[in-house]
Formats: sequence, structure tokens, C-alpha cells
Amino acid sequence: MTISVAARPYEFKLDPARTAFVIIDMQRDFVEPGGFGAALGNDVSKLRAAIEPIGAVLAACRAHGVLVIHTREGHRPDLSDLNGAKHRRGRFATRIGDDGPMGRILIRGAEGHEIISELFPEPGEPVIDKPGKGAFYATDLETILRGRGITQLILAGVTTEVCVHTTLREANDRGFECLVLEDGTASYFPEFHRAALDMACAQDGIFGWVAPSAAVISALQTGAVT
Ligand code: TIU
Repeated sequence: MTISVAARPYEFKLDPARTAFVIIDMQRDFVEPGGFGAALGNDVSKLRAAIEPIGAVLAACRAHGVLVIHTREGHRPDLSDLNGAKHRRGRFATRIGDDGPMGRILIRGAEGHEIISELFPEPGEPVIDKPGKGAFYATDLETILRGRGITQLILAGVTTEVCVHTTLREANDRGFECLVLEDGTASYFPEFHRAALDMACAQDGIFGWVAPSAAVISALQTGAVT
């Protein structure tokens, strides 16, 4: 059974039983002061607008039995999964693995690496720890999705043009149909956010679809069968 979601570039036929809501990297390291996002010179307050829409879709997905998956970008404490190119990148004073106010920057187990309390995973919801920007790279995400019969993804999280877009592209090439939540994603650069969303659904859906949280919630609630 599919339900219709009003989306760009045209309606998305969502099959809730074959869909996963993938929330990307809603970690303290990206949305709170003193973490990785701030260490890269960004105004982290720009990302907070996505929290409420993601929370609303999260509640609707949980209520309607849609699989919820969370990802976290980060590294092992011994940095053995951090490639040198990523470690060296940039000219900032604070790097991945350095101490910060929320513990070591982007390191698993540190406070900053944790998912924000507003969107904290419930027991049973898979949490994917990823060393790269894409959620498929060097993770078991694809195995989990195939094992559960998932063919469609609703993508949300941060940042739109970095980890969300990389994951969108990885998923698209693997044959998943993707819908990006336009108000459930955010960037430190509003112009990149807009362009990334436009790119996702340009050329009649080159990477997939884009829709606001309200359209997804309304489709799940009304269950308009198509
Ligand atoms: N810097 C930036 O925009 N993003 C990241 O480094 N990671 C994610 O997007 N999660």
C-alpha cells in the first residue's frame, strides 16, 4: 500500500512498510556550541530550525510503525578509523580528537558525539556510527535496510549539503527512492541549503524528491491511499 506525499518535483508514493526515516547526525557536536561544527568556524544556531520538524516527523513515524534509523558521525577514541586527509583538513586550532567543552571533538563516547535529547533514539531504533560523511560508507546501514525490506528513505538531519546530500547520493545509486525533508534539514549556509534541496529534485528528480514535514505527516495521518 502506498500513500501520496505532496512533493517536488511530483508526488511521492510512500510505502510506510518499506520506508525508513533516516535522521542524520543530529548530534551535539553539530548543533551546540563548543563541538565540531563550531570548531570549523560555523554559527551552530543556524541548524536548530530543523529540530522541531524532525521531531514532528519522528513522532508520526513512530506512531505509524515506520522504521527510524539514527546516524552519528564520529571516530574511535584511538582515531584508527580517521583517515589522515580528514584529520589534517582545514587550518583550525581545534581538530577531531582534541579536547573541547563537550569532551573530545567528534569522538564516540564523548558528550558532544551524542544525539541531542530532543531527538534521542528509542530502544530498538538502529544507530549507525559512521566515520565519513555518507551513511553507507564503512557502515552496516545497507545490510540493515535490505534485511528489513526497505526500499524508500525519508532523509533528515544535518547538514543539507554535506552529510545529508552525500547519503542521498549513496542511497540513490544503491536503488533506494529518497525523499529529503526540506524543513528537517539545515545548513550553516542558507544558500547551500536551498541549492542542495533544488539539486536533489532537479531534472524531474535526479536524486529524488523534496517535501516539507507537514506533507509527510499529513500523508501518514490521513493515509490517502494511491
Ligand atoms: N561541516 C558540515 O557541514 N558537516 C559535517 O561535517 N558533517 C555533517 O554534515 N554531518
